[in-house]
Amino acid sequence: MKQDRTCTGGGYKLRPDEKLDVRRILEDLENYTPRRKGWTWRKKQPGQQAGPFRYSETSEPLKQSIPLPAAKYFQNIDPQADCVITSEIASGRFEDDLRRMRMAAWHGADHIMVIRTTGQSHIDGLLEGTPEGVGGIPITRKQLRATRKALDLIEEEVGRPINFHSYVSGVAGPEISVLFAEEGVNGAHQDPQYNVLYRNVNMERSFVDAAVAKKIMASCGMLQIDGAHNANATARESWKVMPELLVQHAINTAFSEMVGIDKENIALSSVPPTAPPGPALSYDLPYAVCLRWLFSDYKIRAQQNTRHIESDTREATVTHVLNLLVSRLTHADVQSTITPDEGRNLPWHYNNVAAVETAKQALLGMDGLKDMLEIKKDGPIPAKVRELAERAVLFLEEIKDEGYFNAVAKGFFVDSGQYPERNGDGIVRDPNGGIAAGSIVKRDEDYLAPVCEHFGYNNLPGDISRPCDLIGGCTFCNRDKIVYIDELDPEDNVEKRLEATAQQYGPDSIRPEVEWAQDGIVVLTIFIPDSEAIAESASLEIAAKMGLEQPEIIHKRVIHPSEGTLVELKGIVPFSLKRSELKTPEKPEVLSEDEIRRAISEHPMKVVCGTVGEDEHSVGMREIIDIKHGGIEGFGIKAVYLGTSVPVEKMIDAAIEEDADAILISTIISHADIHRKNMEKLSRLCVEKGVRDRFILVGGGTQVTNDLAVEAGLDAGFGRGTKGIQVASFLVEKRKALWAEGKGRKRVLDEN
Ligand code: Z97
Repeated sequence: MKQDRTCTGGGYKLRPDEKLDVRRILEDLENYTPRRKGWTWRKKQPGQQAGPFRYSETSEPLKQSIPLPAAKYFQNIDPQADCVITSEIASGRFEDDLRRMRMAAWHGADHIMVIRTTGQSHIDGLLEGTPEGVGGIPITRKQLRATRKALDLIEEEVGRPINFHSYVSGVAGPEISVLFAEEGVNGAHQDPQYNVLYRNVNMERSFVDAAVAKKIMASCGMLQIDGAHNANATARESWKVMPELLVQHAINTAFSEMVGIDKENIALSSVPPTAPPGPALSYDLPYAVCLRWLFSDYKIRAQQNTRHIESDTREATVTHVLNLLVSRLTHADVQSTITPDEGRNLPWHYNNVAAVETAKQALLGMDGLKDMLEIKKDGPIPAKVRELAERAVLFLEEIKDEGYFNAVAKGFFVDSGQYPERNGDGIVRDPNGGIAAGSIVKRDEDYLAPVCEHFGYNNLPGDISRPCDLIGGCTFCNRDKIVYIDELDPEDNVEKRLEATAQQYGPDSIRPEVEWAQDGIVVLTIFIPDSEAIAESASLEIAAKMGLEQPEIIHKRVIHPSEGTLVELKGIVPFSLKRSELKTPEKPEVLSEDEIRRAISEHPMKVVCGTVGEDEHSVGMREIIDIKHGGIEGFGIKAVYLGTSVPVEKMIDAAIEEDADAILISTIISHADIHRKNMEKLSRLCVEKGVRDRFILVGGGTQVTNDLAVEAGLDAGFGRGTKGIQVASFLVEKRKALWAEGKGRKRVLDEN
């Protein structure tokens, strides 16, 4: 883990060893100004050297981060891929999400998408305060400001800008976009087709609102992402929707550009349409190639396939990785991540991190792929690319003849046929109906909007330099004009929720959590050697007997119809622990493999080992020695193995003869306390022979503990489950300590 500094912001400092304090974020919020507006890309650093490796598709490293688990084999490097990585965060309580965002950022996310609460797009105005959401977060000024403030601190902590994102949809779209611009939201989904098809907002209203919203988004450099992926997620047979995805991208892209968004800030939400057991790449790759070809001027946001995710996190992860392969082969500017638990619950924080790590791992693993492989210029790919483009162009031409509104009215979109085939089951909307129908009125001739960012006709007087001078500044030019409403609901707000949690559990309490802070939820993995039905009942019964409250099965997988079923189950533990009462034993520091190897190569070490007494067991000692399972010889330590049933005297004589640094004895059979007696004997004989200061003495065996060995006069003892690296680390550290005291058997081979 890279940890090197403390971050400041608004007087509050984030420290790696302290939890983010939501109360400090909420303090003086009404005066908080976001540090910047607009989208930020990663700073690419092709040819970057990280540890032993050179990368071609990476960006500037982070200041503080948690690398992939396997990084420990490679000097703990944590290179960052070249594209922005997204994490979708949505617990329902924004205050909990701030901690999730921090965790995701430490693992490499720099695009945080906050999913809106169910139904917010049907609210005809802005929400205020911090009410609790369902399936997402109610987007309000206070919530946005607090989140942006937390992200400002988090981005300083990790050393990379974090893009904050949510959605501009529904009948309050323009108001939401102004709010986003004021509060420093950096990116948003905005696609009028989304409103029409999935929210049944009136068509005219949706496109007029989109024009206004996009103009505002353009004014502050927000990244705009379209909504084509929703067609894939809704389609009955997703692989047939590919021509339509291209059409939806085309409509939103052209509309956005006409309104004034820079190409640089228009991103296509591209989604690989299929998943295994379908031959996914044979569909997804030509689709991706076609999309990149047709839309080469725009940014690609690679949204992962969510259409086929069920409750199996392993399966979801494999589909995700195949999607990442498509991204590496065809390029992505923003790499979205699916949380692998999306199909079974709202994303949990550790699954957010799992998804971000999947993206990081796969992208780094495939670094430089395009320099090694080329997509074939003949064969199925170009043929399919051409076919898809032709279908999409014909689809668009038909819409052009019909007009978009009529095309929707005729059910052209999300039909289960592949264009030009139509099965008559598309989404049908009435151009004169839908939410807010009839709400668009033509602007009067003297219409005047005294604001700086505005779409369409505006009857401004010719002699003013800034439109908002007419009213002493608009909210974009003068933040004092922003009306900050703290809370509207005296019960449903963040203060009350924080208070309730603090009262219920107190600062000293420790409870597990996954959905909300300290919710007490734990997850059990249970294999029942029986049928699915039996396994289900048995698992619930087991959970009840274990005392778990509200047990719920979140995943089942039949391993064999009669031999067994795997069940994952969540439940709540009905107790809290006290942090102050927990005994946390000090963990012995173990040197890294590289540190041990370096110490041994600088000063070679030799040890004499054997099973002592009348004991024929050799496996334990051999596992500590042998390179195969991480034994000490793997670090360069020379081990002279004397075998089993070795007399203790012989161990010492051999050590003197071999000029060894240490003696390692092992006793497995331990009737009549023999392991202790052997250790005492080793120590006593060494003292008698005058060599106690010369050798490091180590005892091992199933009954041995460090305390016991030290009491018996040895330097250390290792019991069951010991790994070679622990012994090697101890030997290196002990030798150093002895040298400092002028003791030990110093070797000087390297000093010549
Ligand atoms: C993604 N998993 O990564 P409402 N506008 C567009 C959208 O796609 C969405 C909304 C608005 C997805 C994100 C689904 N997308 C989740 C173009 C939602 C949200 O507040 O639910 O109406 O709008 O893109």
